[in-house]
Amino acid sequence: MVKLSLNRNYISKMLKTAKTRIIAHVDLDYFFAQCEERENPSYKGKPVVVCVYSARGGDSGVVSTANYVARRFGVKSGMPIFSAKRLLKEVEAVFLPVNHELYNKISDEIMEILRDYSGKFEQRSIDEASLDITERTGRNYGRAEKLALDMKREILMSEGLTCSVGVAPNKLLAKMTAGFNKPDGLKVVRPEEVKSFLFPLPVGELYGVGRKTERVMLELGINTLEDLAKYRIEDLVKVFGEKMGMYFHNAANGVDESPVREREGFVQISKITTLKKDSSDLNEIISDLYELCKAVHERIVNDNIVFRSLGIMVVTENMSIHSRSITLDSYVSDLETLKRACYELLERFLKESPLKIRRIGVRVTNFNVASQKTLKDFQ
Ligand code: DCP
Ligand code: CA
Ligand code: CA
Repeated sequence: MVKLSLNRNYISKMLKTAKTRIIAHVDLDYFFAQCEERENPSYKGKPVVVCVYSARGGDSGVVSTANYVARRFGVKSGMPIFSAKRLLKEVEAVFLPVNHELYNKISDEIMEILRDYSGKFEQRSIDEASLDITERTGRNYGRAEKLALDMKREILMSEGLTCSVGVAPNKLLAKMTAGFNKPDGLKVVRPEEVKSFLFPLPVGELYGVGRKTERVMLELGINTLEDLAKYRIEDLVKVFGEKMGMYFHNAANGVDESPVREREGFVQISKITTLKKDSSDLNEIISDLYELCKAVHERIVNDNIVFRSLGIMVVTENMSIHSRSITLDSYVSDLETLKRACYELLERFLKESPLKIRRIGVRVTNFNVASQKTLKDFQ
């Protein structure tokens, strides 16, 4: 296997097979700060800095992320809060503590939307996902570009957030491509464009090349990805070890065979849908809600699990998002309990909210395995 990889024919063969896949990578823009902007539209246009305040109090701590207005002043993730304050002292800026509950909730909802775009879906982090859209697009890059636009539009319409999407023949290239046109970007790199896209980039742009590695590469005279792609692989392996040496060689040549794979261990099962028309009539919404309960229940049965917490998510006509949930006294798995609880949550929500509902979702969390037999199967 290793010997084969050393062979240049292998690279061109891999590039040819790479043509057969189309991967989309979605990365939400300035995620934590954008969530805050959405909750407080008055922040828009101002520099927004989300901070991890340390226990020492005052302004000690670091910047988690900042919106692009703040970035124009030089504010970056990881910098001390007092440095960010210094950079922004002449302007009216918003400094906020992290609100993980909000970001997790929005992330869950967006991942749920994206999941519907492909059966092969992999959440990569709180604000990133890879989707294998080969089948969905019939291997056609034109259709893939349209599908990426649909994803962007749906996330914006339902969640009020912008993201950047990269479409390319593999996971690594799609991720790099997504980062290329931020924010609110969309970039497509077709198989025949891989080299012209990659080769001029500085080595530091390659995923996995940190500051230290970059310094070593520059000392070796490797400045661009083209230099890296053409560097003798045996020498790369000598310097960086077999695993990383091989990775750098393949990556710089645009080769990455890793499949899009659903992460193991699920934290929730959920399903969300858009109503045919905005409504605040329980009788109109209930059939959609029951359909969602049925779909979620099917997964519960399939996975042979029981759950203790359940809830509904609601997107109202003004795009604001609400969730209502309950935790039961014991584990259950039956459809009737799920339906009844969701019905009650929705009924209560409609009484509280004067706004019409645009999207509705059902989710269950807090799982356990259904039977001893299965428990053994899991061990
Ligand atoms: N994050 C953090 N500390 C860091 C980097 C990131 O707390 N050093 C958090 C805040 C980010 C989120 O993770 O909003 C996602 O990280 P990204 O690297 O994707 O950065 P952003 O989404 O903020 O910005 P971009 O528009 O560049 O993707
Ligand atoms: Ca991001
Ligand atoms: Ca990210």
